[in-house]
Amino acid sequence: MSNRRKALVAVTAGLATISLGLSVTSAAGAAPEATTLGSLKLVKTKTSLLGKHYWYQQTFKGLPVINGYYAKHESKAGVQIADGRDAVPANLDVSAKLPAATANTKAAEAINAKAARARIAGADKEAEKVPAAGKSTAQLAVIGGPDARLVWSVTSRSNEGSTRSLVDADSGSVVESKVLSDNATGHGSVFDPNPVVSEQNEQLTDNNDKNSDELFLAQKNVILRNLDGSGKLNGPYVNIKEAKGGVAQNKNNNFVYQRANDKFEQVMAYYHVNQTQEYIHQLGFTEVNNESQDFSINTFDGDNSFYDPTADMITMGEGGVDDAEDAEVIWHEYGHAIQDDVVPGYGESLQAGAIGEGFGDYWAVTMSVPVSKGFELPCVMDWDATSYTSTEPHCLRRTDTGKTTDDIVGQVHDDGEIWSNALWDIHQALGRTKANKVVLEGTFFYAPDTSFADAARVTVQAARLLYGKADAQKVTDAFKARKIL
Ligand SMILES: [Ca+2]
Ligand SMILES: [Ca+2]
Ligand SMILES: [Ca+2]
Ligand SMILES: [Ca+2]
Ligand SMILES: [Zn+2]
Repeated sequence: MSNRRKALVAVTAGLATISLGLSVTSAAGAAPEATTLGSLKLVKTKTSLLGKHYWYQQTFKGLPVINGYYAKHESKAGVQIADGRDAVPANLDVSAKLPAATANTKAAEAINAKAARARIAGADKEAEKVPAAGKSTAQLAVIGGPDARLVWSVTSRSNEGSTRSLVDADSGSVVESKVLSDNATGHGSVFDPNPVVSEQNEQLTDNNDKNSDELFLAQKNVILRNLDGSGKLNGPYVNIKEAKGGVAQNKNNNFVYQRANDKFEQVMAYYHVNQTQEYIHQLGFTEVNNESQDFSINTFDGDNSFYDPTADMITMGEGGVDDAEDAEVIWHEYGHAIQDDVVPGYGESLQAGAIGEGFGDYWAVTMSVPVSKGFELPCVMDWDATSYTSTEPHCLRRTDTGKTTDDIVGQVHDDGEIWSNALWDIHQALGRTKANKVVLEGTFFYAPDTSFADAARVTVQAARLLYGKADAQKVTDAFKARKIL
């Protein structure tokens, strides 16, 4: 916007009232046109150490004026005004000739053309990234100043980022298209899911976190998607909040490390949680822990990791094999975060706790399936377990123990094997996609203090409503085999 009057003026407290509907007339020109600064709408009040700050949106006939702002700062220093309003012709017509749907289409065309050009230009150098068009909303707005007009302000959100386009509400021409945020992609190196499985080698050892050729070969270069562009491992699904040795930072989003570097585990957590949340979205769920999950990496020296519901944080321990070197440990803990998000206060009974552990183990196993080439699928945490098991395959727990409710011992991890076995049988009976939709959908109906039987019943119900009687029967059979139903 040109012609913007930006003024920061100190006035005395007595003059704090804001003149509304102030009319001004342009001084030069043969036929002076009446303009107005419209009205102000309070949009935000903030308190700082020195005082209060009132932010107003400039409006014209009830519509926002694009980039038109007005702020009043009240402090011991008195009242300061920041005036960023644009004059609008008083007679500007605010009825749109162009329908909103057409504006959305025009905006999408302009964005996609720009995104395509950016992709070509940015093939291997730093160029502006332009997200492709996504879901859009259109709102009428006014542009002030010399090019004053009525526009549709179209916000378009895709998983690559969001864009705002201003489409002339008369002519349909796209006046401006601006990237509000782009989600960056980065590079990283990970184990997937862990070296024992990817190398199909039960002899690998931690050797106190030392680098080795064998373990280096087990690393795989990956693209890190959905990074927020801050140069940290932060995105819509994962936030590496704290870490031993500090959080990884690279302005080019380059996060390639070897396993002896503590930052390697941060990349593991980012990559594998982003993957799992993208998968959950593919299944159609938009509200299963759909948030930037906080992680604290290598900050606990015991051989344990945990999800803390009070802080909504997953802490990954570094005892033995660093826990975050095994994606199955990450996925297990993320399973707890999922249940706590879907069922507030989840885990209030022993059986609910066992379902929590069993679901975490199951989630680790089902997430491993696409990258495991069938190797020891029901074995949970194959790499982490090399530190504390001597029999092969090395598994912390399994999802195919054959345990039933006759084997209940009152310990959540042990009893969790009854539940995870049922889920694993459902996985084999229905296939991965259907099984995971059924299991996640069922979770929405859990009580915080659910029992095996109650949780099983709502899972069967989910199967019946999603896929019909025959599939529901397979789910029932899986629970019957565990003597849960
Ligand atoms: Ca390590
Ligand atoms: Ca370690
Ligand atoms: Ca460990
Ligand atoms: Ca495994
Ligand atoms: Zn657990």
